[in-house]
Amino acid sequence: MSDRKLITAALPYANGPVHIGHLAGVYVPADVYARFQRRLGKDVAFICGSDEHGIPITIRARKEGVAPQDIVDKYHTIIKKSFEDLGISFDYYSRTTSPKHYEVSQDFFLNLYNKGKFIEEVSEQYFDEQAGEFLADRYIVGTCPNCGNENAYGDQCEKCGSTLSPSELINPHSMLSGNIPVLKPTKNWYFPLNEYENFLNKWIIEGHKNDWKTNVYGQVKSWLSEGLKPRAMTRDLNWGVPVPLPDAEGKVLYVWFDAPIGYISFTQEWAEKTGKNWKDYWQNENSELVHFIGKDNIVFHCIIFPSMMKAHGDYILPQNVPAFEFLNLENDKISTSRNWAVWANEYVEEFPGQQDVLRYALLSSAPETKDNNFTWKDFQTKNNSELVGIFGNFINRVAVLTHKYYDGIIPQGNVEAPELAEIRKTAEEIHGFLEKFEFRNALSALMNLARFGNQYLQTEEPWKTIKTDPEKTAATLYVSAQIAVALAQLCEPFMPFSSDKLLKMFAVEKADWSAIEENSSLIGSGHRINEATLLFSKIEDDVIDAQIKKLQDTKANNMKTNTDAEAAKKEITFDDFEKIDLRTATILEAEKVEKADKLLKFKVDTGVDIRTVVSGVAQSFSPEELIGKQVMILLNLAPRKIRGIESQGMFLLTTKPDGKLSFVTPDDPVANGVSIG
Ligand code: B3M
Ligand code: ZN
Repeated sequence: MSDRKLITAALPYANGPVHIGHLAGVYVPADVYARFQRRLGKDVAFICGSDEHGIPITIRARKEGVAPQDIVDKYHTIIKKSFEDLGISFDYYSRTTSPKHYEVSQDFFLNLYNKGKFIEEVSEQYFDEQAGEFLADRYIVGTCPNCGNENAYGDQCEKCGSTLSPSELINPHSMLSGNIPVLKPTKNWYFPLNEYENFLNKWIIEGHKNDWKTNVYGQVKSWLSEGLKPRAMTRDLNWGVPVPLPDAEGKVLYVWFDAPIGYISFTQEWAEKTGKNWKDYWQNENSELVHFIGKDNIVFHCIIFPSMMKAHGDYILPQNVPAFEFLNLENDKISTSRNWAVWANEYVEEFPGQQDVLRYALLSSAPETKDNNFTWKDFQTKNNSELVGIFGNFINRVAVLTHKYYDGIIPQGNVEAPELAEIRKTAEEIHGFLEKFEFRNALSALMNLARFGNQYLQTEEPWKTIKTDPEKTAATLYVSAQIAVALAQLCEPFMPFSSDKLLKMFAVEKADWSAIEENSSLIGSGHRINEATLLFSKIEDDVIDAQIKKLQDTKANNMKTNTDAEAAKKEITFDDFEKIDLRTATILEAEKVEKADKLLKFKVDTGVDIRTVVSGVAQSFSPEELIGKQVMILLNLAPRKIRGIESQGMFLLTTKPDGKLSFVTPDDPVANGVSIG
């Protein structure tokens, strides 16, 4: 057994805040594990940071009309704070835009390059001539050959779910300019994963059949049985770590090449700051590396990154990669783009001081072996029935009775009492479960000790024996105090905030795990405890209802927003825009057009003149309701004859979710003829 643990948690993309899916599937379990290993006395490095490269970032930046750096600055700050607020005890949390990371990932690349580990290959890639950029698959839109969706991406159709390549799209065009991209040859560096199949088979398929989780093992096996192919480790993009070669201008490292190296570069940053030697963790057989990730990252952490490490040669391989499945929210897939999530930063604000409740709820429904579901009702029950009703209740009774009968001083009792074995057993059980990454079982074992404590009090009834057999009461409260302090100690990896409060309440220090496994006298007779503080409080229905309502509103909003929005039109110049004469105007008269059930004929005051306009709004409005309405009009559109009537302009209209039209109008009334722009 090694005495060093290098624990990593997947680097979250800095393109949005983290949500409960991330927390349940990666960060909370990783934190429990790291805290537990520290309690075992291991020399732990728990490392993470924001993943700030990759297409998700540039897409978000484009959407918000800002630079990628602005996006990552914003979300890195939010994510980092959420982790701190929720007690995720990283030893170091950095970001992949740090200078050290550039240096380390470029060195890594050069190391492989100099050893001849890459294949150089020229391939044809889509290029946007107007934007002067090669296009990532995500940046090419076109019609899906499978379902006809006109807004399918070059890598995937989100409507029918099929995986695509840009060349399969019908009518492909660039998201940058709207132009049709052309194929252009470009050189990139490929890593021949196929050459690592033997190594992977031996190391994982033969070597980790019994100790890796079946979901992880199974995925690796299926990848390997299909055969691996060389994968490009550089991309023609302008956001990322530059490829450190003279003939690689405009190229960056593939985000999945640089991101996992982040684990190494962040460890180096941490070591520099703390005076440690990073090599003790990464290049020493006495160190054990464990990667916590979500299931969609398995191939990168079990196949690609280990093969890169193998090619490099100086690094240890992970001892385990406990990947989690996904957490759903109220029976629906969590989605950042649909805003279907409980966001960590919002939770912290809306439930101040209740971080442990979320940690507890997420751990008890952690998606360990299959996808799992989070519901607010369930969250409420876990808090009210388990944390308040069982855990908090037991501790509170012990503290209150100790103050009531013994002035807050632990009475005399039997250090050999048989009930104390339950404490040792619980500590060992949690230990065993956590070493196997069975977080839910570990948490149940903890709660079972609280249940045991409650039953013990119920059976012994110290509030009755105090009158008949005070010695027995003392013995009961002595044992109960041991159990309460054991809970305070053992809950720390899971609920660190509550553990802190409890240790203060009982005025004891954090103990080594092994001390609890061996010796159940955790608080001595004669020890004075502090006043009882409230640990957990009941969460009322209105609080839960408000959260459910928030989600319902999101759902309603999503229905309203048109997910099939047309792709952006071709870019125009400012001069083009200047040609358009948009003005405010007021409708003076409105009437139906004979034999045309869609059309209305208007007289409008445009500020410049009085005009006739024919518009197809009859199915959305009655003529009367529009008289006097202020509208916006395109004044210099060439006149058109509609049903024999000359229409001398066009109104600005949009479509509501129910299909009815709606006029675009100024916020406040303005004079007619005021131009818009
Ligand atoms: N940035 C997160 C994801 O795929 C990705 C993990 C990188 S770990 C090196 O959701
Ligand atoms: Zn499709």
